[in-house]
Amino acid sequence: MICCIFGLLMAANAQEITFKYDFNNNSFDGWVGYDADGDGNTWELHNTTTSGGMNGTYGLFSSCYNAGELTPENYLYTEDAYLITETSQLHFFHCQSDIVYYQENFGVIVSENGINFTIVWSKRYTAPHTDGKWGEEFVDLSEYAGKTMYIGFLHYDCNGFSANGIRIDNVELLSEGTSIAENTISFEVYPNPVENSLHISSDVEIENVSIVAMNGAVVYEGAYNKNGIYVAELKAGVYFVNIEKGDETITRRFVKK
Ligand SMILES: [Ca+2]
Ligand SMILES: [Ca+2]
Repeated sequence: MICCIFGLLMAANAQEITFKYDFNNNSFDGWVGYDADGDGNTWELHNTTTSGGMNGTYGLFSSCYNAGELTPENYLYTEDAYLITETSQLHFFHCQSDIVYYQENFGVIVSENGINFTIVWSKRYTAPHTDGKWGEEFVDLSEYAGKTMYIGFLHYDCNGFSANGIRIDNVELLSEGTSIAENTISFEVYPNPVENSLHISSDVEIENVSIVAMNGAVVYEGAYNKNGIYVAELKAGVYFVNIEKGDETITRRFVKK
């Protein structure tokens, strides 16, 4: 019994998604770009195998080369400011666009006023990611807890002599105890992380359930029964469970071991 109570508490305290962008609709909705170096090259949305997002989808791309070497200082940040908590993390994936010219440098930026940005984290590639592999980051934003911040990326301090462009995809702000939408349905998934069978606890009867992978692929869709959803064959990683009740859709995040 102690085990079960603990399990439910863990689920209740899981990180929730404040925002999530996979850019698969080829849209910058919710984001603002700024070409600080003024060369006319800034963040774009690409879906090619070399400069696109994960698994052939659209993703963010900022170039170091365009018919000549560039020295980018390209900003991209959220249109809205978000409340940061002690548990807030920016989660995203990144990859170079060229395996030879790979020496990208980029950072995560935050700002209280949307004008003056601070680099809270940065990365300089010392090796390229191999084919099909992307780097994954969870950047801790707890230093700004209690503040409302614009959040984004800066591609800077690198050039077209040794770099070609940086790709970023599947960007989400995670914060414990906050969620995208106000909703009236209590809904948790457990265990989390899960190995074989994913269960849902809710105070209402659940109709349809879907499970979506980080790349946007729907890996399960159907009715929910009390035996749980068989997830043993899913690849290890982060997934989202959506339940529908009337015209509400509610999302929870879980990790497959
Ligand atoms: Ca994408
Ligand atoms: Ca530029």
